[in-house]
Amino acid sequence: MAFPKDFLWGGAVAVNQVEGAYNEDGKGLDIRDVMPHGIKGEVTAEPTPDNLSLRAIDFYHRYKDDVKLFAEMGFKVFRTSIAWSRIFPNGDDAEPNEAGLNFYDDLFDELHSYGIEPLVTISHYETPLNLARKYDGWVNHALIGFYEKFVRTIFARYKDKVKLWLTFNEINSVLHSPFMSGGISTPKEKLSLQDLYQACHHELVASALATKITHEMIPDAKVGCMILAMPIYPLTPNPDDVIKVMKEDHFNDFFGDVHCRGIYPGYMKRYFRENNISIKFADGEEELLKNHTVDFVLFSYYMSICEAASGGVKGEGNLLGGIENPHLQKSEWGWAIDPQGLRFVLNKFYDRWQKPIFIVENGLGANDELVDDGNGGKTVNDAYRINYLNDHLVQVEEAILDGVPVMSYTTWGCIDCVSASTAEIKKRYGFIYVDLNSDGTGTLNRYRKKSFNWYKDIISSNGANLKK
Ligand code: BGP
Repeated sequence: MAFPKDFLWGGAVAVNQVEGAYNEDGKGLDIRDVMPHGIKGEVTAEPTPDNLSLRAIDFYHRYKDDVKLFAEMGFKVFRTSIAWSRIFPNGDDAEPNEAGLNFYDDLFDELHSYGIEPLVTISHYETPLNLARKYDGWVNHALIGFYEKFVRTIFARYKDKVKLWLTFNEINSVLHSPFMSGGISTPKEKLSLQDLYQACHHELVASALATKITHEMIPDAKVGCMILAMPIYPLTPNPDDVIKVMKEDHFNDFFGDVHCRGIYPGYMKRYFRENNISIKFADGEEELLKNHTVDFVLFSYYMSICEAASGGVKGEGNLLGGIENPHLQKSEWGWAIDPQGLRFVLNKFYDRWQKPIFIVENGLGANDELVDDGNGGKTVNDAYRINYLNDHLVQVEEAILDGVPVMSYTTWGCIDCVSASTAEIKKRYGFIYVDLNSDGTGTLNRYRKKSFNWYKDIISSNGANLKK
């Protein structure tokens, strides 16, 4: 059997997509609270009632029941984030909010009571709104200091409870969604390349700093960088298309290259030179990047895309889109379904960085229908989700056989949650159905889908029951 015996099976969420309770117990506003329609919609001045994230699935009050369901599936690991604005409501506060710190103490205790290891994203698209409005988010060097304070606070508090950390969710997505990913309030069309790449630099420095602090404050913990992985294939064998793919890949790979090698790669220096971008390094930042590379690489994987020098038909995509691949089927949201792309990216990342790898997001967003289960209860017959996950896990197994040290697999949105890109609830990923409707109505009751028992079986057989 390919999966190692201590393989970390589990699921993933980000708290802004599940918690709700957006203004309870001293939490400040974060950027999600003013994005009622996701990345393509407007940013509102204040939270508005049509914003599903404000209540989300009420994980804040129901986490004990949800963790119990995760345990029933046999989760070994649960990936979550910590809402920065629960700990520092404005991001630049002098003192942390004790009620916010208590909440995560309780959540981590609950997970440990079932033997589930927390894997924590320090920043997952939940920059405090004040940092976005007052400082323009990560464009401003001051964010490094606020992030450092947040990191030191949560490390001091949770050092005995959390041993797996990741610094920024999908750090490369700031190039595509500067507000959601980087809290950058300047509209994308007005944001200069200089400011955009300076913001990337600030996040990279903050990430290296968090790595340094992890190793100093929690020597038995490990920390990694997290990349939005989307393999790009040349649309044709024309060398022009291959070179186009190489160049597009650079915009994503550079984040992993800096995190794993500690230096800006030559291709990026060339891009900066040719576009009059001059990254300002503050004193000590070069050494910080060099000396504090990550322990492992984590990534999300949903789909692949194509590129061609002469362009082509653009498809939908997970923040980054590309040219449609004529060989692949698509999800209801137009995302290409490509299990082999997962094997491809696992091999590529390991060949390139030689670090252990965690797959921290993968899954199918679909419309689910709640039906009678024949025993007086309700369920969802989500054979489509089972097939999707099975086929991707078969490719994970292939990559392990290829020699890639894959440590973990956490499906995205293991319980239905509010979508990041579109802020809707009807795009569901979970093993657990949540009774919440697009207009915000619903009991919020939880129901096990068919995939719930399927995943339980895959975990308990350590992958042996996958269908090849
Ligand atoms: C990733 C994000 C997640 C998540 C997922 C699915 O980019 O890290 O937060 O939501 O994509 O995307 P969506 O919710 O838009 O379907």
